[in-house]
Amino acid sequence: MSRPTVLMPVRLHDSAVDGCEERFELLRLWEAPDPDALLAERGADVRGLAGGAHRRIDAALFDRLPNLEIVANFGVGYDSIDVDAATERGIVVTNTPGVLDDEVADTALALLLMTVRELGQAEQYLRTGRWASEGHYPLTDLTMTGLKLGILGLGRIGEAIARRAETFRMTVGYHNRTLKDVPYRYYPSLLEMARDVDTLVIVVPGNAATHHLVDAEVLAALGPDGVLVNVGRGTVVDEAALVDALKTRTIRAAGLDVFEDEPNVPRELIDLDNAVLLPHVGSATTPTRRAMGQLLVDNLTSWFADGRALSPVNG
Ligand code: A2R
Repeated sequence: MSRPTVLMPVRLHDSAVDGCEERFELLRLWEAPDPDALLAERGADVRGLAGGAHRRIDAALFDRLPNLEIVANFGVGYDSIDVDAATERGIVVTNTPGVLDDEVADTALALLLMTVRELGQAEQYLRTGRWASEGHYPLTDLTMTGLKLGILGLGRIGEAIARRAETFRMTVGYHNRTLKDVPYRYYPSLLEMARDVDTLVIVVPGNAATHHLVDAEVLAALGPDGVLVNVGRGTVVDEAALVDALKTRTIRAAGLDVFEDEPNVPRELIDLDNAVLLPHVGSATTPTRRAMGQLLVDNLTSWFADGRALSPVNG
């Protein structure tokens, strides 16, 4: 039997590329001299699509792939895929949940430590010679131990963050749409949680329902000693309102791994000394990216073997 044909629009991690090469006929669209011609010539052969790296996958692409059965996404967040358009056409969409929880949770705690203890600024202080010339770096007002932490999105990653927060003797609360059977305080209202906590960590998916969920009102509720950390999606925060809140010290500081228009980070944010900024490295280690690539390939393999996706997001 011939091997199923899988299209990869942009180059993903080697584990995904090599795994697909091994098992399927892989169409490497990013290398095609004329991608449009490749789609015209081979589009009807494509049964699987390996997506990710924020490449938009929508109805316009599906129209060119009439026999597409499955879209396997590299990443747990699948906001770059039009899942409704896929579902309408009977196309299964999968993601890579679970295998990156610890990595992203570590990143969230690192951002929290960096913002609360001003570690990035303190390092710059040393590197620019100020320790030697001016003396000790000023004391920070906040300390990690015992902080009140509110998690927006207590899912797989959120729970991994909560477990870590417990070792810092933090009090953990969360806001989801639904109450969970966990030993943390549930806030049915995000605004109420923001008023009550010291730090708000965002780890909800990016979609229409979460767009700008954290706006000027939520930031004002977080207050002048409040710290915001975002490892979910940039679109969850009204970035202009955040810049304003940081400038006016409506909140104390923010630690961000995700942005509204990646990789473009507003100059105003870069210039602020109370923002710690990372280039979306939440899951960016070789072991975790390998595990994500493996799960992507396993989803495709399982689907073509017996019509069963391992981690579908649409049924
Ligand atoms: O709302 P629920 O009960 O379905 O809880 C989910 C929560 N969530 C929301 N909370 C408030 N308002 C919303 N509109 C809303 N939509 C979803 O976010 C759930 O507890 C959590 C997501 O958890 P998981 O589905 O387990 O996702 P995971 O693997 O933790 O990743 C979260 C996101 C990814 O979608 C990427 O954007 C990023 O982290 O890496």
